[in-house]
Amino acid sequence: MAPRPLIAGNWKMHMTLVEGAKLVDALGMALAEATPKPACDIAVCPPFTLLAPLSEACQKYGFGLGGQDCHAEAKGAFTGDVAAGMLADIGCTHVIVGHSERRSLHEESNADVKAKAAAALAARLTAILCVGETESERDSGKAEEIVVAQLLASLPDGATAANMVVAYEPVWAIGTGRTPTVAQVAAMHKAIRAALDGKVGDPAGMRILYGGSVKPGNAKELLSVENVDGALVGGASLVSADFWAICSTC
Ligand code: G2H
Repeated sequence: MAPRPLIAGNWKMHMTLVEGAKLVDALGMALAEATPKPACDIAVCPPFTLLAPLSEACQKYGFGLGGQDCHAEAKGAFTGDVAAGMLADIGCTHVIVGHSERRSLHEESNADVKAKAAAALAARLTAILCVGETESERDSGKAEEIVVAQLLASLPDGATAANMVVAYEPVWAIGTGRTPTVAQVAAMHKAIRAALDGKVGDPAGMRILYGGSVKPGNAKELLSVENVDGALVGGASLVSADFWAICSTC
């Protein structure tokens, strides 16, 4: 049986406290009024400043709450950083690691991402481990090979379907409005699923999300692709009606 989908909103560096609280409440109301309820889990990943204030509302509505990054160490002299255990301490359930914006803008290597994912698991958070190819890597005809290598080099020990989610996000599709074809998504997710075999616990049950310009207009098609077990949504997660419309396709 395919895993229950997860729709996670990555707010990136957006939202004030008032805006974020409004958005979570709007989603909570939509969920309460929906019949039938969407057949998916829902999570939001706000900036660090909003995690603690939104924790209670997310718990009340049954939404997962995720950080957008964590440090690999449990504590120490790391000015500006936040440990995975600190996220868990304020009610987070998830943390994104290895997002392409972290990999490119903060020069995070696969080894860095692996260490952060391991820290997330140690803190009993679900790691949302992001991988994806650049446009030139796609053009090289070796996108699957490249993404699988990135995934295997970023995979922490002890990953299982219960504590990790993979998010495939082609770098060239992030915030650009461009998306891969259904055939490209299907081939990549199939390659990722195959690569997980023997490397993680319950590989068939591990959720593999698609991310990159997911919108209400393309969500149904993308989410119906085999081995696509949800979505990591950026821009469209900032508007409650759009994010809800994506959740409602499940
Ligand atoms: C990819 C995605 C969210 P967007 O970064 O992780 O963002 O949906 O804006 O392309």
